[in-house]
Amino acid sequence: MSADGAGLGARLRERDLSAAPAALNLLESASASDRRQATALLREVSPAALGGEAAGHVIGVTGPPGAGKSTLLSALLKQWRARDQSVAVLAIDPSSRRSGGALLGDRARIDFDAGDRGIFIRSSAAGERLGGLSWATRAAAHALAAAFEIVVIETVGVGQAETDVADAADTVLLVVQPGGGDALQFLKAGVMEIPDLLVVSKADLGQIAAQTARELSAALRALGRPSVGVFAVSAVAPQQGIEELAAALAELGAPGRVAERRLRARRASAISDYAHEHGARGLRALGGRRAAERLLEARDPGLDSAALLAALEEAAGL
Ligand SMILES: Nc1nc2c(ncn2[C@@H]2O[C@H](COP(=O)(O)OP(=O)(O)OP(=O)(O)O)[C@@H](O)[C@H]2O)c(=O)[nH]1
Ligand SMILES: [Mg+2]
Repeated sequence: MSADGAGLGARLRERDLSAAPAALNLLESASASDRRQATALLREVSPAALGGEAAGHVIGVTGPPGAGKSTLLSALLKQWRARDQSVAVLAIDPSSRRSGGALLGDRARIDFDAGDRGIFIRSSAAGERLGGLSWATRAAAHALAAAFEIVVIETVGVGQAETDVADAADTVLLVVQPGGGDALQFLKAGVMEIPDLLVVSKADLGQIAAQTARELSAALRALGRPSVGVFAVSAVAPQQGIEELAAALAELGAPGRVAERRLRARRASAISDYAHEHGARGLRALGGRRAAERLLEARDPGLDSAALLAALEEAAGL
């Protein structure tokens, strides 16, 4: 028998954190009846049901294998819990694949107090692409944001993972190791457009982290993104830069900024679904992409991307 999707969604909406494990099981299930219940769950945590955006700040933490993402998250978790903020972490585990980076023995797990009810952590296997996000992860992040104050998605990768996580998260934090290698790779992959914050990890290893941070700041200025914060951080004792990073994240989690970003993401996703479905001809029927954007801007901001897609199709007479 399937779990009661609507019931689980309602519990999340009422910020019952103990509903998280069953909600995740349901969203990750492939059976047809579970998929129906998953849809019911998501309806209960939609902006329409919530009367606005889910309050949680969805933070994507990404970067190459071994960059220090999990260790950084362990340190951030302590900061957040010290402020009594509830945190859910969805860690996409690529260990079943050859990621060509950190030795498996060298990877740290996220360190947390298993008895702490304000923390929920779930690891899922990576999908087809390294770092690519599955439907279940996107849906889970969205649903958990109704209940938890902070929702983190940890993914590994260079390239596609960043774009994927940028679609699902309100804020993207990119972690790179000190030294030129990682940073250069990101510049080459053209993903410097994506992060809202950049962290150079392992600052305790010496001046090279500060040097890398300066180089990255210069690269971001050259790209016309001077407002992206760059932090040199040590997540192991003696910790360095963690409080400053947590403060910068809190600023990016301001409800106004998050709502604006989600609204833009839903509209962009509806237009790309529409273009995928109906091609250039479909876009012409609406008077072009810009006209499609204007059409969506005139709609109720609480509509989800499926409803926005339907609005585009209706306007085009499709
Ligand atoms: N010296 C030092 N080592 C660190 C720091 N952060 C992480 N490490 C080490 O770097 C290695 C990789 O750290 P992880 O946190 O597992 O890195 P990750 O990015 O989560 O790795 P994957 O999940 O495998 O991609 C581990 O041996 C950590 O102990 C740091 O601030 N200073
Ligand atoms: Mg990790």
